[in-house]
Amino acid sequence: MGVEQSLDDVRLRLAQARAVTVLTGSGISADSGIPTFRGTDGLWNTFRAEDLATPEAFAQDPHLVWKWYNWRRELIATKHPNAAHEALVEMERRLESRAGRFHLITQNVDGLHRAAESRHVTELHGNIWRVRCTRCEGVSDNRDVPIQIPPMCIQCRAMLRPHIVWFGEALAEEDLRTSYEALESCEILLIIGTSGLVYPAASFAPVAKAAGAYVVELNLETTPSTEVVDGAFQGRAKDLVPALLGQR
Ligand code: BV8
Ligand code: ZN
Repeated sequence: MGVEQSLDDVRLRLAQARAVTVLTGSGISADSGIPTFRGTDGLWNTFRAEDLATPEAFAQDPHLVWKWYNWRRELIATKHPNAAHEALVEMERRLESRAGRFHLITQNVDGLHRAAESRHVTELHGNIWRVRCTRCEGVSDNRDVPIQIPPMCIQCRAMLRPHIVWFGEALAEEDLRTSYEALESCEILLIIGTSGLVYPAASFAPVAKAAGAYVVELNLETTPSTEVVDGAFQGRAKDLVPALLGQR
């Protein structure tokens, strides 16, 4: 990690930056009451990712996988963006007001960045409020809570699946292209609330660093990235992100 930085040093850098990219993980939604994947209250603790978030699991038992997603939809439906999501909307507004560039890449499928009205967002792992037909591949919004299990396609009557990237599935080409473009052209990369274990998102910090970005990690705990970033701050996103705008 670079020379000891204060959060205020980062705030000043941000205030002058012309291009900022942000990568978020489930830690940014923890303060909205949505359990993270691997923390003590982790979602995966009660469910094994291998059992549920894979195409094999869905092929073997679509009802079980849909019951899990329905449980998460019911949980997320009552949650709202927190001060960290809102601070990122304000950061985007400030960059744009000075003709700068801002791009938000999220691993989260909860839709809270869109709900907070972030505009330049790439949902790398999909969105829990969108479904995709297993036959005609049509993608549509579906906010039914609870959702009919299994939901069927109105076009071709085949079963619908969550429009989410499961383990072992490729990410959308367009999302990867947009993400690498944002990582390779930013002055600052902020990494917020991710354990940095899931690829390809886990490789984004070195990609940005190699392209000359100043990389800052905001996370409750240290992660494998903590040693390689330029600045690392431990704390809750709802406190740290607004502080980067001088809002605390
Ligand atoms: C692919 C959808 C190839 C499900 C998700 C071995 C080595 C390297 C790679 C692999 C490997 N074995 C397998 C792989 C590939 C695999 C992978 O990376 N596995 C890992 C586990 C090793 N990756 C894939 O399969 C990807 N696809 O590689 O395709 C390919 C190419 C061509 C053709 C075919 C295939 C697909 C990855 C996407 C998987 N889908 N989600 C669903 O969500 O329903 S990933 C899942 O984990 C979630 O989406 C989540 O977003 C993501 C990352 O988790 P985090 O967001 O980081 O959450 P976590 O709980 O881990 O951490 C939260 C952090 O927040 C913690 O550090 C905590 O301290 C902090 N925190 C908590 N509270 C707060 C806080 N911070 C701040 N404030 C707080 N209040
Ligand atoms: Zn269909």
